[in-house]
Amino acid sequence: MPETHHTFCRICEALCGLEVETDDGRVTAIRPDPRHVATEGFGCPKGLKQHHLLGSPDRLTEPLKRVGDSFEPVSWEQALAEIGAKVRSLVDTRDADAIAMYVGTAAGFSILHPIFAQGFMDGIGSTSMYSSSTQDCANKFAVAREMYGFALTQPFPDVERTDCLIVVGANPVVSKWSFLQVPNPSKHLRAIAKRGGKVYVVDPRRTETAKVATDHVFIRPNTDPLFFLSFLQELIASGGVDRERVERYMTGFAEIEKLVAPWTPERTAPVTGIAAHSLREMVKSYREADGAALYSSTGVNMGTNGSLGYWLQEVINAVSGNLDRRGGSLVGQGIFDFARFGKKYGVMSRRNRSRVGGFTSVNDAFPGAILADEILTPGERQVRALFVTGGNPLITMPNSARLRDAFRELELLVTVDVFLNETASMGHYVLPATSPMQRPDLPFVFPLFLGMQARPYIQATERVIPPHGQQRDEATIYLDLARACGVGLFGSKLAQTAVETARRVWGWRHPDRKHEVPQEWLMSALLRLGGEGNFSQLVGEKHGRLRAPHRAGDFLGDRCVTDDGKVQLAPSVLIEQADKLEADFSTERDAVGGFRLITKRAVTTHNSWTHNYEAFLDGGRDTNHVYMHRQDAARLGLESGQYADVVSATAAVRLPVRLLDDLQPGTVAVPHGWGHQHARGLSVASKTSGVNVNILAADGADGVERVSGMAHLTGIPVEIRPADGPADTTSWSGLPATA
Ligand SMILES: Nc1nc2c(c(=O)[nH]1)N[C@H]1C(S)=C(S)[C@@H](COP(=O)(O)OP(=O)(O)OC[C@H]3O[C@@H](n4cnc5c(=O)[nH]c(N)nc54)[C@H](O)[C@@H]3O)O[C@H]1N2
Ligand SMILES: Nc1nc2c(c(=O)[nH]1)N[C@H]1C(S)=C(S)[C@@H](COP(=O)(O)OP(=O)(O)OC[C@H]3O[C@@H](n4cnc5c(=O)[nH]c(N)nc54)[C@H](O)[C@@H]3O)O[C@H]1N2
Ligand code: SF4
Ligand SMILES: [Mo]
Repeated sequence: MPETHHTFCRICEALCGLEVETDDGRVTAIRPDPRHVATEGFGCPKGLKQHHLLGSPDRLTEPLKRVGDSFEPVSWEQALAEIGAKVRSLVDTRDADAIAMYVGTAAGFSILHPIFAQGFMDGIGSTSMYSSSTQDCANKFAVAREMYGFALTQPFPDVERTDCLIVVGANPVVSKWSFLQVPNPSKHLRAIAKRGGKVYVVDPRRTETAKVATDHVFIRPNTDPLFFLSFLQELIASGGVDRERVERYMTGFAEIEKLVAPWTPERTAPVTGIAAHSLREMVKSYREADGAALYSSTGVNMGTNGSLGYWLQEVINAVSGNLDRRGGSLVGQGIFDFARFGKKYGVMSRRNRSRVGGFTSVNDAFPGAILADEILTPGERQVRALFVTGGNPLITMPNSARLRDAFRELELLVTVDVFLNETASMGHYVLPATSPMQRPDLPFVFPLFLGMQARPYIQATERVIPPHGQQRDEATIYLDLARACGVGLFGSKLAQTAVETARRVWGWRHPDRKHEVPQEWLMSALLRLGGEGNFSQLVGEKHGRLRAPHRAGDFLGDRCVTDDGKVQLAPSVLIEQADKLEADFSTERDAVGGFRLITKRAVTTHNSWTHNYEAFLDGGRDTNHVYMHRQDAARLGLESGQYADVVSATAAVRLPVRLLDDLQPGTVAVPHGWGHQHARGLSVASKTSGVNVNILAADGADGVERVSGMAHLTGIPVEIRPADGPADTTSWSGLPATA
């Protein structure tokens, strides 16, 4: 019977409110919800077509086991029992840390998935956790832990009220914003300009966001920390520091003054490519605005100095008086004080060291870029088994070719996914998960627990369609895996028994869902903790429930959870790390004139997993390209459509050239998330001819940012060579297999 449901999208951070039509357990149409309290009828092609993507015949519907060279369906009982036995034998004969887990982006978009996955790993007693955050944002967590006392204290620009927004290395018009929920970014950015404010975009490409901004400033890739240093130097020199506020709420300013003094705009200009007068004008706009904020994202995070860059940005927002100020940058409030709770109970605050490279964990996770070494290096705690949950590391992590070799050595590789993706294709067991429309949910941790939203609201959704075949939600999968491995969730037999008992009670009331963890009850408990009533009440408010608007002025001196309650402007790990700035400056100066490789996202792609739908590939979108400026192409004798080899210190890939004059000359861009030719379970994507750009990025301890463990995925030095032979579209790199 046809029905209409109200729910919200859980593909990206915009969490758009949706109206969904279903019939006979299938989604038949998706529209944006025009009456949604915050997203107000916004949506994008990926979200509105997700039923085609996720309703594909390729969707996993039963657990699979590798037998010889193929995958065969097995029962849940068999899969769980065999995985459990293998895990127990590895723990007994080796070490709990021999069992690793990689938590991918999709896991973050379900409230219970990461909690249960962590509970499972804690149960086993393993600390070998990895996540996609060392590909996109671990620098922000590492810096916040030092400056604000809690990794998830993440200030964000007050986009609804700011008069000057400076966006560095982010493209919210395409990516829909990160570390902040802003539905309809173009509209919000245009509104700033309309009220007489300024929007600067600092980016090596004149992006879709730059085109709606008031000003675009080109920057040479990987030089953002130098830009921030000069920004801060100029801010201080021009009297833009709110000394009273600094004195009262912050410590370490003297060290900052000393650090930035030599970095005048004139000194950095030849390296960043930002003329001193442009930089001064930007600082002037920032100072004179009635509320201003600097915001940066993956373009800065994925450089070689993501932690230094983000730290300097936060220092600028803080010392200028814009932190915790209306129109400046705000620290949101979720349904409860997560920072205080997290600090008190030590949530995600381990500081253990990795075996390889001695990296300190960030949010309890180690750098993904050392995972191959952790698998390949013999010794105690050597990784022998890997669970991959909602991610596709083989495509998205650095030096994927080496990672592939490492994965071949694993005794057990289990993926929990909606598809048999490239990583799963190498695995031993593939466990079929429900997709967002098939599970009840709350907004994920940033909006719900931290209020990281332009307009605060909460929402709950029932599942819109039931699981098909043997698909199960991840909370249930990890509860049952814990039992199969003979452990309790979070190492607590009591927690395990409590959830299992609740499931039994739930099963009496919902016989059709009796194997499931009572997700709705658990989410009710979370909501009650925050005084927000229960789950079904919130579901009843189908267009979302607005919460109190952000109040600036309640973070500093109150909700900052550092030991002395003050913002730490000069944490010692960052001051020490800053010692390398001079050397890096010289390196960058010497590199001027060479090519740098950057990233580029498209509205119809989402990292590695939205190429399995024909409509998203139409019109020449069935491959990625190397984008270059016409001048650069001409210099190399290349034309649009010709092939070129992109060569880094690690590897080479071969791609067709596309001219893009929005790029700063000297910069080339290659979209990531391609290279599906060997995916076993993606019938559409496996026929595309794109290549995996991440085989160009370095891995290993030397390739990793020291403070946060971030991989280096943008601003990579490369050479471009016109390719003589035709591309081999079946090889991972696009190069003939012998190359
Ligand atoms: N060169 C370069 N590399 C990059 C980036 C870049 O800009 N340039 N960006 C990086 C970024 S920002 C990130 S976050 C990482 C992403 O890294 P990953 O998280 O490893 O990659 P995704 O492609 O997002 O993988 C998501 C997986 O989750 C599955 N999935 C979707 N929905 C569900 C669900 O409901 N449940 C489960 N269990 N699975 C589901 C999908 O099928 C897919 O296999 O990659 C990074 N890599
Ligand atoms: N359509 C779509 N939306 C997505 C995703 C997707 O894959 N596709 N992925 C989602 C995920 S997981 C994330 S984390 C977010 C990421 O969201 P964003 O962080 O906004 O990521 P991008 O859109 O890649 O924007 C990064 C920008 O940095 C620029 N850049 C590259 N190198 C440098 C540099 O060295 N310095 C400076 N200043 N700029 C640089 C690039 O040109 C680009 O414009 O997007 C999310 N939304
Ligand atoms: S922008 Fe698109 S993918 Fe992101 S939440 Fe909205 S509809 Fe979903
Ligand atoms: Mo990401």
